[in-house]
Amino acid sequence: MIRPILIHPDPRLKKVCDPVPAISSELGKLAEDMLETMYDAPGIGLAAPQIGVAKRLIVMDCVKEGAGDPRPMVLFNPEVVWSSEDLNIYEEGCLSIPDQYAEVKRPASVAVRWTGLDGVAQEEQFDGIWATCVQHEIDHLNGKLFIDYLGLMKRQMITRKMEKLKRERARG
Ligand code: K2U
Ligand code: ZN
Repeated sequence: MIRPILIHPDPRLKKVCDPVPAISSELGKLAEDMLETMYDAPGIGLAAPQIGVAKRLIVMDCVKEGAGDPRPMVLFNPEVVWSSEDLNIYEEGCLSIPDQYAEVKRPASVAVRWTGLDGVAQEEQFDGIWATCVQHEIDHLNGKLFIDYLGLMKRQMITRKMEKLKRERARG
């Protein structure tokens, strides 16, 4: 089912999430809900803390719509084990910080190790938008948002905009 996505500022988005000890059927259902929520947003990635679950689980599908078969990915306990010297700049957004975009510099390629839904350990190198997305999602598991890479003024301006948005949404 589609879950509500937490909006910054929210303490649950700043938490360092707990590792997933073992893959269970309820974690499989959570991953399914996260993929459904991500596609509905729409987005190309989503981390469990964004729906209020402080566990180290992310989902991704960075295949452009209509550009090929979707590639939904579920990554438990993902960790970057190598990152390139080369950097990429990408104008990032975040489903927890709606309609705010800013340039973020990150390694252009990363190798990531994780456990899949089948409980099998995997390792893959990501490039391009996949590399940006997987780093953005793993940051979420460590309570880090893309605005944390911006200067204080820009970060404060975006935070104030989100506080206003939340007040307006609360008024319904
Ligand atoms: O984690 C999230 O909030 C989903 C992010 C993932 C993402 C952010 C920046 C760059 C790559 C991935 C996005 O909101 S998904 C929406 C999106 C789609 C395409 C390009 C940028 C952002
Ligand atoms: Zn995000």
